[in-house]
Amino acid sequence: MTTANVTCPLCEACCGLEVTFDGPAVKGVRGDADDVFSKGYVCPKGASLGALHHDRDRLRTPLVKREGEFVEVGWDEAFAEIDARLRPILDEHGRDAVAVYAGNPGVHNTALALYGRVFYKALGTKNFYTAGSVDQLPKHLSCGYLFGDPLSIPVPDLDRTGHLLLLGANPLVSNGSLMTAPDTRGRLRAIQARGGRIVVVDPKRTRTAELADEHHWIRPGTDALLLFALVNVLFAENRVAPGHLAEHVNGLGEVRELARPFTPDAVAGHTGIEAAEIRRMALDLADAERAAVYGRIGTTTQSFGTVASWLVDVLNVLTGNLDRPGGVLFPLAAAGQANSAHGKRRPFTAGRWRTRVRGLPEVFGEVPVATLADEILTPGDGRVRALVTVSGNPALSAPNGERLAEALGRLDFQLSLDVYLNETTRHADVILPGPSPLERPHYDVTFYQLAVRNVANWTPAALGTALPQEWETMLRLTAIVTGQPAAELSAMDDFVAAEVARRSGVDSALAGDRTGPARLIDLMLRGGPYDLALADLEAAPHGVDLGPLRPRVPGVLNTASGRIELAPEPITSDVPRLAAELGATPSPLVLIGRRHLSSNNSWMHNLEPLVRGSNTCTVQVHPDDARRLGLTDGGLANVGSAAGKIAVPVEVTEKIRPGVVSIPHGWGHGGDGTRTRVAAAHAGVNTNLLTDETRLDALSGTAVLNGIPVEVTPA
Ligand SMILES: Nc1nc2c(c(=O)[nH]1)N[C@H]1C(S)=C(S)[C@@H](COP(=O)(O)OP(=O)(O)OC[C@H]3O[C@@H](n4cnc5c(=O)[nH]c(N)nc54)[C@H](O)[C@@H]3O)O[C@H]1N2
Ligand SMILES: Nc1nc2c(c(=O)[nH]1)N[C@H]1C(S)=C(S)[C@@H](COP(=O)(O)OP(=O)(O)OC[C@H]3O[C@@H](n4cnc5c(=O)[nH]c(N)nc54)[C@H](O)[C@@H]3O)O[C@H]1N2
Ligand code: SF4
Ligand SMILES: [Mo]
Repeated sequence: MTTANVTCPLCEACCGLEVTFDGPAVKGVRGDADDVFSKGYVCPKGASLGALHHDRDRLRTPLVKREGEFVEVGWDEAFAEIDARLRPILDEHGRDAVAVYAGNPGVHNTALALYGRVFYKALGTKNFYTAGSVDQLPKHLSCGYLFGDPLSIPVPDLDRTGHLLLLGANPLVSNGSLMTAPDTRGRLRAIQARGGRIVVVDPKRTRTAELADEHHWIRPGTDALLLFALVNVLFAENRVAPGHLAEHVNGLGEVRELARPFTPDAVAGHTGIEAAEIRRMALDLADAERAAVYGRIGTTTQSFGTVASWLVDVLNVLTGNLDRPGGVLFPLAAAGQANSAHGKRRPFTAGRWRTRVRGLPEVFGEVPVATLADEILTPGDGRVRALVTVSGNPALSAPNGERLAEALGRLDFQLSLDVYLNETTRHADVILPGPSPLERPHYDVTFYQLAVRNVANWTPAALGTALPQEWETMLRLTAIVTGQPAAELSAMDDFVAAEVARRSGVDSALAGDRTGPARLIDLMLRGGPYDLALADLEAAPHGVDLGPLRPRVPGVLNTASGRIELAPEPITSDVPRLAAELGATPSPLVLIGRRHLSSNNSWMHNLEPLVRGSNTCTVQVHPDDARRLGLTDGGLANVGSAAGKIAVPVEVTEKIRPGVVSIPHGWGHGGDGTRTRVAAAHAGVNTNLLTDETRLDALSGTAVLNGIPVEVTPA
């Protein structure tokens, strides 16, 4: 028996795990009690790393579609096929004819995170889509304008705060997002143990709401109204106290004016939260010595996602909690911290290009996946003819899945880098698999930039593999799209390393004979703020603790003024649309999403330990609604929206607000041509057949996935 310490790459929490092997067989996975950050915590998904590694449906060879059937081929043949099919499209129709969709696991994958960008840059398409536009893009946009960098996202200082206001987040189940914090339950309990208070705003009584000291059952899609009313109260009661931030903030007066119409009385009816409660929430926030306001996916994937994301940080500024211990702070990661790059960067701006069909603006280098089907299906110059998916399953994760699936079927060529033959990759012409998480080295380049404590942990590959590493695959693809398919990989890798060294301000020779991600991480650590090199992390298998978050204002600010722009025009331009909501009549019944502890978006349902037990893909309905609509627990319901209709088992529960129903996303497996046998037996239905690709957060183009008007009838 041998053991290996690995950082779990499955979600943002970055837990340290201890994996036990008998030869190449995984015998057990448990939390690493000595991990400097997670201290032994593990969730059911992390515990399933062995099941994932051994899953017989996980792809281990490239697949090429010949006469409608996938056949296993060697790597050279697969690359030759890609070269033969992709290059003519690039030559004839240009770069924008090839779209990319990059999904969530790629952000958690060191090879894809570091070398994906090399390929995307070489491809140079404006049709670049990611899961961000069904997720956190509004936060990048609001932080981009507030602080000058879309990756300057302040995170709650969980371990020192005394008052935490959470909106649209359920970290006890999701394990935290845009807030890397292993064992959130333990950290939230500790807030209460030191006399602090947790306030949850959610249309559902989630596990997080159950733990909280206070829960407000908000009507979906109205967070921006609630947040503006909190701002309104702070001004009206003279409780605006930016403190140490005062000399670094522009736009306080404008925010005061903008907030005027949004009194607690004006928003109470819409939000479903009484005016007196709203006033008290604002005063509690102002009274707290150290408080943090945090909003997550319930606040971003909704009609006013960007305005809500902006107001979250407006509140943190107005109460003086931004950039102070116990409030919200900007992490400073050991490697690759985007907002501490050497030299002066250009301030953030969005809308540098627009999509062809719907004219939607670019944000953070990408355009909304809600319009990918339009770009494929609408004829004309600049039509998308080929698609590269990288660790993404848009057929299940993007709105109006039916139309997107139809569009995928119309492509001239689809290449997928993926580890399963699933709802998206079944449309591919070539699928290139990658190694399992136990067969590759890992360093979390992205999520340490969002961690509640500065830490660094390097994971060497626990097992060998016959598969190429995905960074090598990315370089092969880079060679193809730059028209030099026979290029030497090591020379390309040297080139990438030289560029990373230049950006890190160090000499690339310092990394010695390392190659691939290990070399890049070594160079990034050497150029980083902590006087570290990869060897230091190799000597510390349980991670290196770099201490609590520290204030970074004004140095972190990258706006043109060098100050926090509290009222940026590109965001405040959406306030009139929000004000118009005050006169609107809310829909009587709306759909929201939810997550389950043993599920991970769409792709871990093929693992027996995670799907055994009761069906979690149900529509949750309040008893009052069930009675009114004639629905019974365990019966089947038809749920219909402007986009489509699905039949789902009913779960009657008092834990959901009346007028709201909830269905989790990521289900709907087992269609023609897929090869996920366990998932097919636990298929569920795709809730994104109900979400509507025309409903977007106006500013960021992020799809509205919460607050969809629906009708529910017994089936
Ligand atoms: N209605 C609704 N829809 C939603 C959401 C919601 O709340 N409600 N949430 C949204 C959010 S937050 C997100 S992030 C998206 C996720 O959307 P996606 O990123 O599109 O989907 P995933 O389900 O994460 O699928 C990931 C894919 O990566 C593959 N994969 C896994 N590991 C690897 C690997 O190591 N290498 C490679 N190459 N591939 C790998 C899997 O097989 C799978 O095909 O879904 C969004 N969709
Ligand atoms: N177990 C598990 N963990 C995951 C994932 C998973 O699929 N499963 N996915 C990962 C990913 S990709 C992400 S992005 C994160 C997301 O992490 P979280 O944002 O914490 O995700 P959820 O658990 O979906 O919590 C969102 C909450 O918003 C509520 N909500 C819905 N609409 C509204 C609204 O209009 N207003 C308010 N205030 N609340 C609303 C929902 O009821 C739900 O409780 O989770 C990550 N972790
Ligand atoms: S919480 Fe996230 S990082 Fe931790 S074990 Fe679970 S999936 Fe892995
Ligand atoms: Mo996500």
